Amino acid sequence: MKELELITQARSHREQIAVRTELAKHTYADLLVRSEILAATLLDEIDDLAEARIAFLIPAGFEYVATQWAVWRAGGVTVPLCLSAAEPELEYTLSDCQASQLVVASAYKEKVEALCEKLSVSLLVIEEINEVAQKVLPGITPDRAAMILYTSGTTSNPKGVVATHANIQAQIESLSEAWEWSPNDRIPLFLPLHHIHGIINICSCALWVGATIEPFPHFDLEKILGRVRTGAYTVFMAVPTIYVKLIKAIESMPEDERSATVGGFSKMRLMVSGSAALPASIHEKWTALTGQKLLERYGMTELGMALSNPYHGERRPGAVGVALPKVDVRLKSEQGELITVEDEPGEIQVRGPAVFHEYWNRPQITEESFDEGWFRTGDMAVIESGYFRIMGRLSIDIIKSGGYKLSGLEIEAALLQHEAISECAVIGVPDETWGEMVVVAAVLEAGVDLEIDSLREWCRDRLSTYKIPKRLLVVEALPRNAMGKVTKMVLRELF
Ligand code: MCA
Ligand code: AMP
Repeated sequence: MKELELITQARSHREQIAVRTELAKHTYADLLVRSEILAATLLDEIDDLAEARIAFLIPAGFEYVATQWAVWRAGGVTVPLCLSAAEPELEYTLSDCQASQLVVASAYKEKVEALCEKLSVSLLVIEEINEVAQKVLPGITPDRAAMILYTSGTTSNPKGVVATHANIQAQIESLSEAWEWSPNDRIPLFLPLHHIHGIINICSCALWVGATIEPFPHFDLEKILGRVRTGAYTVFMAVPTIYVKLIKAIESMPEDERSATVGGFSKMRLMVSGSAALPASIHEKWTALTGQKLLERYGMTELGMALSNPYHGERRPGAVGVALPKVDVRLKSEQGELITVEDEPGEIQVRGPAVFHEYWNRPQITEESFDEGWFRTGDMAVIESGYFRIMGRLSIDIIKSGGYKLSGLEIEAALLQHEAISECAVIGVPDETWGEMVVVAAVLEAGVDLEIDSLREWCRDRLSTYKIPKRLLVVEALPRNAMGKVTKMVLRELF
């Protein structure tokens, strides 16, 4: 029976600390034991979950990792959910992936109880799972589905991206090699654990090599900086918004605190930025402040990481470097021609073992997303002096805010359910901190008034926090294009 490589690796560093929090230190041996108990519970009477989708709503920490490993060890597919998701979003995801079980931390039990009953999903509360009779766990081949992550984009509903164990292993091995992960590494984990950045780049890479993760339930600036000052970390990974927030925080510190903080950052062996474009000005400011040259890389839920500035060598502000190990990258022009020279823009297309298997239950969209076996990312780039530079996206319906990829169409669909809104267009407006900020332009029903605060309050039950518009622009009438669609170009001019 073949055991997952991740588990075999964990056995070789049993006594190392895998997860460290304020309250406890958990070894790899603890993870192996706990995930075995959880796997046996998930299996109950059966021998293999046979790719059943097991969703979970658990904050970053020991139990999150133990659950992830348990689902994999029992032969299931992990579907980690967004902790701030509103009920309609949870209902959509659980129904779309046809989850059979949902594992939650007790704090989330009340939020999902009725929903689970409605959808006939069995609900397990992690704190209530204790010793169970031992079970022989199934053998898992690498070609089996392992994880579904939901990603927003050019369709109004998010799509489930299915990655196999082989895809995940390729993503991890590529980064471990390129960024020289080692068992001595210690990394804080404050990014959400329903996206690749937190799951693969931080959590899985660290635990693959026997390093230590230090999870935080959310981005707790004070606590994280406190730990940075003690020299707790060797590696740090974040989205550009976080570097903007760190710069503001450091600049407003008294001198002694500032020098201790800068000292903590300057000693790290690697600091990475990604998920959205890092403005060259922030890159340069961070270097001036800490002496660290941020390593910017480019990735996508469907691929893991594809391009990266080098660990050794020039880390160029405004560029995302070259293809990572095990990843083939090409540029294709809008006319469908391969670009073989520098300074000519084209769509980034990617091929290799890390590229996802399919969009869950959407064979046609999966097929349309590939061009002769190369995944079409929808991102435009150009090669300049050997390095790729991202120029933007092909679709105007995608917004990147705080590192999250949001679908303007999905947010519009939710807002159209508001009784005061007759028509609307959601756009991303450039913002220094968030990259882009979600703004809605709306035509209101005749004689009705609407304020942004009450709209935001209304959104709370329907959208995750980061999708809620920050500004409302009430307009008399919206211009349309020939397809009858509101034209966003014209709206932008209203700002
Ligand atoms: C929160 N706020 C916002 C936004 N988010 N305002 C404008 N735009 C936003 N996007 C406001 C809230 O309304 C609130 O305002 C205040 O900020 C604090 O909210 P909170 O949620 O507590 O913010 P935070 O904890 O400081 O979060 C900022 C964050 C978070 C840490 C940058 O957005 C984050 O974790 N982003 C990373 C997402 C990520 O990992 N993406 C990777 C996916 P008020 O106080 O007025 O109520 S991409 C990926 O995985 C690919 C593969 C890749 O390449 O990496
Ligand atoms: P997601 O689908 O959430 O995985 O987000 C992937 C998208 O984030 C990519 O298609 C890019 O548009 C964007 N992205 C990721 N890294 C970078 C980067 N370094 N610079 C610019 N855009 C990026």
